[in-house]
Amino acid sequence: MYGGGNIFEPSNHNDVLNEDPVKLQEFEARIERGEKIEPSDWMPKLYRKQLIRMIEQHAHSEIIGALPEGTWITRAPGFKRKLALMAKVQDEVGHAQLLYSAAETLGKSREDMISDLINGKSKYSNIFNYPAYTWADSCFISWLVDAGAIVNQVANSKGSYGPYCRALERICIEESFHLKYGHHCVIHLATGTPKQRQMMQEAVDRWWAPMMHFFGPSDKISVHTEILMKWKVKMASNDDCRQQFLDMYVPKIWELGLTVPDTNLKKNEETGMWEFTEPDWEEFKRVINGDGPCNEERLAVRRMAEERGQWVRNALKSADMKYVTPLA
Ligand code: BYC
Repeated sequence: MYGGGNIFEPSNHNDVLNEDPVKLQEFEARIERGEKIEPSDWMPKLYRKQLIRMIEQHAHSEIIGALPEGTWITRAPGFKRKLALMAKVQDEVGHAQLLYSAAETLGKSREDMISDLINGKSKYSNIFNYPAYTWADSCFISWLVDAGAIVNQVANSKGSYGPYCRALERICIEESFHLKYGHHCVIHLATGTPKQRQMMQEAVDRWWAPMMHFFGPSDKISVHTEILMKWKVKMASNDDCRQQFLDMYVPKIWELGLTVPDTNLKKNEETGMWEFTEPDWEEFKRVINGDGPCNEERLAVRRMAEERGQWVRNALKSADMKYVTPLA
């Protein structure tokens, strides 16, 4: 079954039943052969709708994700860290631009996407609704949130929709620099003074639960995974990505002498799977639906940016195009 029967609202997958069966079969055969679907190709309405939803949410996550780290630019410890963090934050905003462009190829305008974001209609990643109290919080984001994002994006860059895959490929290359920067920052704190180590440990303690939520609800209750995996938009399930993240990063966290705030976390050597305390999906649901510690603040900043940038957009719209010299 596509969706239904859990704490998340199921979306209407009946759309697929109304498609031309021959076209649907050809479309699915192309996906099966590993071909890329391009914007002008025929696609089921549900494929278009799901892609817009997912790419738009991803774009919003990048632009909102720039905020908790962005507030640390002025307070980054030292000139080199300041430069690197500034470049990283600029990259994240650039990722949003790439992703908004990819979503636009499916027929939703950027204005509508931004309007849905600032009016609270669209979702964005849960994790950016938590506060970055200390420099160590910013280091956690740069290393481990980026690491989680890479796990998801590397998988999905091999997916079926051409514009999204090409955007993801470029994003992953930039994210791999962020990961190195973030790891370096965390190593510095974890191997520093007792105060620095404590600050880093407290950041891990604060961010662990939102990090487990970041990969989405477990496969048992995920609404969209089945159809998205069938159509190769998602190339790994939420649980696959969470397991891969734990496998790659928990040993690195332990190596630094840091601990993870889950006494049940351990790798089952027989199954090769990580076991952990079931994340609190009610908290996750509250946060993604607008009731997290920073949701209001994050959207207020985006609203302010939108209002303050309005004159630029007005000026561009009313610019007399005869003054623009065409390229030869
Ligand atoms: N946060 O059926 P499910 C970055 C929603 S930014 C919020 O499993 P799906 C960075 C989901 O939308 C990169 N909402 O959904 C930036 C659905 O609600 P709706 C962030 C979530 O789509 C700056 C409902 O829960 N990465 O790294 O199959 C600085 C049911 O879920 C979340 C991406 O955006 C969540 N975590 O799978 C530093 C990746 N999870 O829409 C770093 C792109 C689930 O029905 N997105 N929901 O109302 C995806 O890969 C997939 O959409 C997800 C969820 C794996 C997130």
